[in-house]
Amino acid sequence: MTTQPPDLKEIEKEAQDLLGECDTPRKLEEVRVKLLGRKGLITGVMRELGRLPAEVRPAVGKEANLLRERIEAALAEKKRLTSEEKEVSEPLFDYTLPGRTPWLGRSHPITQTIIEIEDIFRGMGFEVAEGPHIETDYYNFDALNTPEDHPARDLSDTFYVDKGILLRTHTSPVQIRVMEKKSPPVRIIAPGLCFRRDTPDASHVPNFFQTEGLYVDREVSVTDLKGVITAFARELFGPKIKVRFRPHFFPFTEPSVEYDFSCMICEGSGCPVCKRTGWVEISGAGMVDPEVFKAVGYDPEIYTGYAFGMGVDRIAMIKYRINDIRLLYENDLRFLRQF
Ligand code: 2NM
Repeated sequence: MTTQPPDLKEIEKEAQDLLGECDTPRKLEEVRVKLLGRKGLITGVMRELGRLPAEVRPAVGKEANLLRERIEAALAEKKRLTSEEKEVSEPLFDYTLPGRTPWLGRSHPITQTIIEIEDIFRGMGFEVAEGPHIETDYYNFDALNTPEDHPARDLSDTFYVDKGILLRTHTSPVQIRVMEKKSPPVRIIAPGLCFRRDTPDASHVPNFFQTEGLYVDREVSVTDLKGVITAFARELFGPKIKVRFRPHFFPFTEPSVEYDFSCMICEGSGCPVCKRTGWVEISGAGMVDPEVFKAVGYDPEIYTGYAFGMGVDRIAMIKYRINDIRLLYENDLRFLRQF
């Protein structure tokens, strides 16, 4: 039985059509099987060769071999063009290399703490107020009923820029400035940087952060003060925290207290942070002195108010378990990246 010689032109065209369609390594492999696989088009042609009449066999065989070579070359070229093969032929990209981690910035732990404090007080109806770091001695001391001979005013405790000009030692001047501008009710907190001439040690730096709060209205009482401080403590450190108030003296409040939070590190049993007392001093508070109201033009017969301070650094140190305040001001990224 003799066979018609295969139409190699027709087969080549079919092969080219098939190749033209493949654009992925996967399709390419399918086409390769269709052409060169065991049951493939070209393989079929080669198999048929044996059945051809002897006179045409060498010529057709030669053409068929050339066709196969062309198709193999075309497949190889296609393979190079589809992605995987392309990457192998170009400089190798090693997917196992560690990636280049982008430098993600973040807020400083003090900033994070201030944001948290602000959120809690905003939730209780307070607004956030700010003021200048460089103040006059009027706003920093006089308006706050602090006498001329008070030790805090001493050159050894306060940074003076010029005569009567200083770096604020607390954020109380912000409260004075707000009261000068607005009539009660006033409900604000004033977070920000303060400056005192302290020699640095584990618990002191010459610049530190404070947040002060002020609420002035008719019939504001000590109970309101205690309630707000306690609600704040619970919001910040959880419902188990205890707050205690101890009598104290400030020129700008009467009566005045210092207040402590139960130590959240040892939960009251005693550790180095609370110096084994179970309590951590946060700051002071009190009912705004009538003299302060007079200085800003509020009538102390009509209005009462409470004010409080808190050390932001100290709260951040408890929150993040930092045992040396200086760490917060060294800007060492190895330290800061932990928070
Ligand atoms: C404190 C403690 C007690 C305070 C008083 C005032 C103002 F302006 F209303 F008089 N602002 N902040 C105050 C009172 C601050 O920090 C330890």
